[in-house]
Amino acid sequence: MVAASPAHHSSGEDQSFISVPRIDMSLDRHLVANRIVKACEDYGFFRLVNHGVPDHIISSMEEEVYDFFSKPACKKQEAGPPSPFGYGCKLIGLNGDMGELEYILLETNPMAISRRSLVMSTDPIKFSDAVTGYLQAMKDLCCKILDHMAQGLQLPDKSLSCLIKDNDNDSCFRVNHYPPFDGNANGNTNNSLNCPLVGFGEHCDPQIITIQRSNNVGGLQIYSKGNHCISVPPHPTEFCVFVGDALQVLTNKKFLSVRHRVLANSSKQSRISMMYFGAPSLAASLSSPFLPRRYKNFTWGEYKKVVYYRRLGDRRLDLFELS
Ligand code: GA4
Repeated sequence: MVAASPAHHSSGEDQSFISVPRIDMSLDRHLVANRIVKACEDYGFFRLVNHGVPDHIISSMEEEVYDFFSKPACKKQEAGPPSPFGYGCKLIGLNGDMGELEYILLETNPMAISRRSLVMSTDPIKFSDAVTGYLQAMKDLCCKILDHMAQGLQLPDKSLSCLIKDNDNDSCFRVNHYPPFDGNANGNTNNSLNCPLVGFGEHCDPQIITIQRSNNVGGLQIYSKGNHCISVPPHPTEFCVFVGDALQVLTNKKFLSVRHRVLANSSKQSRISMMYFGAPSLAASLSSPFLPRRYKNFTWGEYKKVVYYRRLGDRRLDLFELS
């Protein structure tokens, strides 16, 4: 279906040998803060180890996810369409973007989760407990990462994490399932890594940061500042952290949001990834304390409206730049 060449990076060869920063969160606080800032400046991306999220929180969440995706298609459709939350298959967003995946998009509010769990699982309490537990762990980790960033950027303590702690925060959660590649997608037997099949097309995440984990199956690629395509090796216990557009604005371009995509034909196993998108409240201003300002004044709600009316791969922030 989406036998695609990279949208904006047709010349960007795969530099798989470049290793992306890997940060050990158990080290000295000052060191971690500086390493996070350096990684965000250089790549807008890093991998996190010793993050302190308990294994049982992750495994309970994964169990629910496997249960859900192994249901028959007609049962899964009952939890859709994802407008804006629920189950989706192949169609991404509202403007015709497609990918070789199925997914669920969920709100992070515990009340909303317990309501939605009624259509997601035959054991709704177990489902909502697993999701709520995982999302609380992600919110805590997100705030911890943002506190390190604030320290490394010499911003006031908690000045970034308070955006996520806000009761009206607009954070959301996504689980993607990329079915195993059988080498014969859509009858195209020529499909190989030379002709990548795009699972989720190239884009930047709009929010502040994204915290992602995947089962031990590859496919994620990020693009470096120099337009090099880097394959990120999968790892069962690490988290990947992505700088999103809102953080690019809040840091006045000290950090750039990272373009990334997922290939669907990189493995014969199915890939599951879970993404927590940390976002402020709709009313929060994204203005940066760093001067001179590179962006107009706007709120997360104003940005989000633009995001959802445009295509996945669009460079949406250009519209908000000051000339
Ligand atoms: C990318 C990041 C998140 O997955 C997401 C996506 C959203 C969607 O799937 O509905 C968008 C995409 C994402 C950015 C551009 C718009 C909106 C699909 C799309 C074409 C949930 C998000 O917040 O933005």
